[in-house]
Amino acid sequence: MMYQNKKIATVAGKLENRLVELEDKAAILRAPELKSLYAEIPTLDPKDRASFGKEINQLKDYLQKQIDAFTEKTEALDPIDVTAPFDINTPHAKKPHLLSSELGTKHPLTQEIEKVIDIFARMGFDAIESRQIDDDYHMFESLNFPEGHPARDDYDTFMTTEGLIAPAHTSTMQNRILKTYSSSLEAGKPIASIIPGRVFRNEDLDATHEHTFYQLEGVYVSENINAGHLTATLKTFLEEYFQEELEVRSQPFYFPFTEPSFEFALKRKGQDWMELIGCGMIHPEVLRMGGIDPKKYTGFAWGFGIDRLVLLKYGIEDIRHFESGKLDFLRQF
Ligand code: FA5
Repeated sequence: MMYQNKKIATVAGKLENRLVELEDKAAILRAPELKSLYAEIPTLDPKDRASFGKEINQLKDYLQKQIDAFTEKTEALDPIDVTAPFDINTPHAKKPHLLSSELGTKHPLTQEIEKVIDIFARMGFDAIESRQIDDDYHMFESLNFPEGHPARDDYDTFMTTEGLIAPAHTSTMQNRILKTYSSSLEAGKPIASIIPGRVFRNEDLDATHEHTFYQLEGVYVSENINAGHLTATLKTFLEEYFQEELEVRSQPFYFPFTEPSFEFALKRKGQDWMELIGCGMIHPEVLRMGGIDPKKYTGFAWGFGIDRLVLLKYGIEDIRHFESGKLDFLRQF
């Protein structure tokens, strides 16, 4: 648009630039520069007033047309689909800046859990993940801790107001495994399952105790199974995982869901003993609650701390590094 009057041409340039930035486009018609142009008319030489006024009107009409064109364009836009991915709603916007996947790695515990699952798979065990929220029946009842049993206090964990429980061990899955596979047992196939999972405890924290950590449960049931099979299974796994000779110490222990029960501690050269595994022969009552006849079948179960296993393997001095999010630590794996 060309204007004869220099002043009007300058104001027009300014307002056109401002219009681009303005969110409320119609506000341009209330611009003070436009008002002062109108206010100037009575001060002009009467012969110049008509052409000056005409040019201001041309500028106003031009601005109005720009506003109308913009409104039409926005109204014609497709509605925004709030469920669509980012670049569908805003195809011209800059994509979010994502770090290259080469800069990240799997968490060290995830890497080790995969190795552990592989070894047990080669030994004939299927893997099933445990639940991160469970109920009283699976946490206690089905494991032979009736209501009021004093050993419940050894598994001090967190509870929702609805009474659901953040499991303190992966043994919560034993009853589910027994029930699920009792029919294959009848068909002559042993139950052989491992259950990795995250567990939670109200714990005094130190270099070997976390409030949130991983366990790996194992359940094996068939005919004529004894504690020798349990020891052989754990020994085979540990030798394969560490690829070296280890010192293993076992002592009698108490769990309501195994009878007899044991605790295994491990030692590598130059390191301290570390209590790693709780285990034993599955209690007849637990088998019965899982729909399995304890007169016909016997089995063993164990639960070890995956974090502790990995501490031992790499000589890590503090279990709390795993959940710390410290990149210096994580990048070593
Ligand atoms: C149990 O949790 C039993 N459910 C194990 C079991 C399973 C026994 C099946 C019999 C049959 P315990 O509380 O001892 O037992 O824990 C087992 C292992 O989890 C410990 O040996 C240790 O390796 C690990 N662990 C226990 N508490 C912590 C903790 N606070 N931080 C890290 N690891 C832990």
